[in-house]
Amino acid sequence: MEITASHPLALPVGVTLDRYIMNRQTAFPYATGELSQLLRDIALAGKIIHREVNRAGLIDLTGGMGIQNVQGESQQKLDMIANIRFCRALKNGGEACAIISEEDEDIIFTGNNQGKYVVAIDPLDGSSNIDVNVSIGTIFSIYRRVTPIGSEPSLADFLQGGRRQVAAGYILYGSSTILVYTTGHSANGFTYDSSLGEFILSHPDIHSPANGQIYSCNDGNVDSYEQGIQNYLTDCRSKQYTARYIGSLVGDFHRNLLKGGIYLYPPTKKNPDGKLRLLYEAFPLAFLAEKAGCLASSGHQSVLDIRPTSLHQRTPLYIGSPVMVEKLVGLLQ
Ligand code: AFP
Repeated sequence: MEITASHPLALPVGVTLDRYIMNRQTAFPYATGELSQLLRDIALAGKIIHREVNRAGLIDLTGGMGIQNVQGESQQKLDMIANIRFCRALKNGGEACAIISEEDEDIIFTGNNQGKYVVAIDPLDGSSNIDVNVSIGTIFSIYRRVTPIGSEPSLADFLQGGRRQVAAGYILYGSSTILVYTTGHSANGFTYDSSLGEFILSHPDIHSPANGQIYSCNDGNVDSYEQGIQNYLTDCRSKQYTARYIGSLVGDFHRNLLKGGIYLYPPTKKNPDGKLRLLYEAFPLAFLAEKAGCLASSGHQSVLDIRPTSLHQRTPLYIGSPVMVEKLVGLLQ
């Protein structure tokens, strides 16, 4: 058989996430291999969630549990499953000594007190989209612990501040599943090839456009936004920008990251401090966004400069193309 240059066999499969992590290990600030293993554990849990999400409608995994999580939001079956899968993967891995999750009120101690890292995670974000086959995601944030290795981890390990993250990223379960992460250098995306069971480097060194024409917010809340934001949105409409909002932060963020745009979740009457959670939504996306050339603001300061004071703290979030974020922030009181 003659293999021409365009034949599928002539094309390389690409760099797998495992190989990429291994190659990059020396670039990590703490290159002992434990952070690499932690990232692999997260990727493994992501593969399992990918499988569960894709067969959710077939094996009765859609719908609610009939209970609420710590945020007072109704908990979906897949929320619970994703939480269990991620916590188990992190506990079994051994590198994480503690976890915080959107689904649990308190710190989850893994029992691995020799572990150097703590992980903040939103196991399944956008869960109201599960039953209707719209994109959902996982968001993760990793810190090197500040408490002594061998001791019991504490709140202080999680309240270090966004700039102390050593790695952060998300997995988007969309038209394809993609894992995007940074260890503080570049932001890279790996698309999941389910036939190989591997994440393959598909979006190396992501650089987001400096400006964009997409704005993403919940239009139903606009009346309770402060005047500066309403003025910004009026300006977007007058320029015939495109409104896109699916109510899944990971999906909305990812689209705007690649295409150029801004995601807004301002304070509202219902959520005067904003709706999104600082430690496992805003911090990781802000960390990643900055590495890809975007900005993330709470309206008054860079998200990464917010001093965290509690595990489930909320923040307003304006994140995306720097020209758009700067313009919006300039209009705020
Ligand atoms: P859920 O995981 O409870 O669905 O929350 C999703 C989310 O935190 C974020 O992903 C969305 O951008 C935002 O809420 C959507 O909120 P609204 O429905 O208030 O617009």
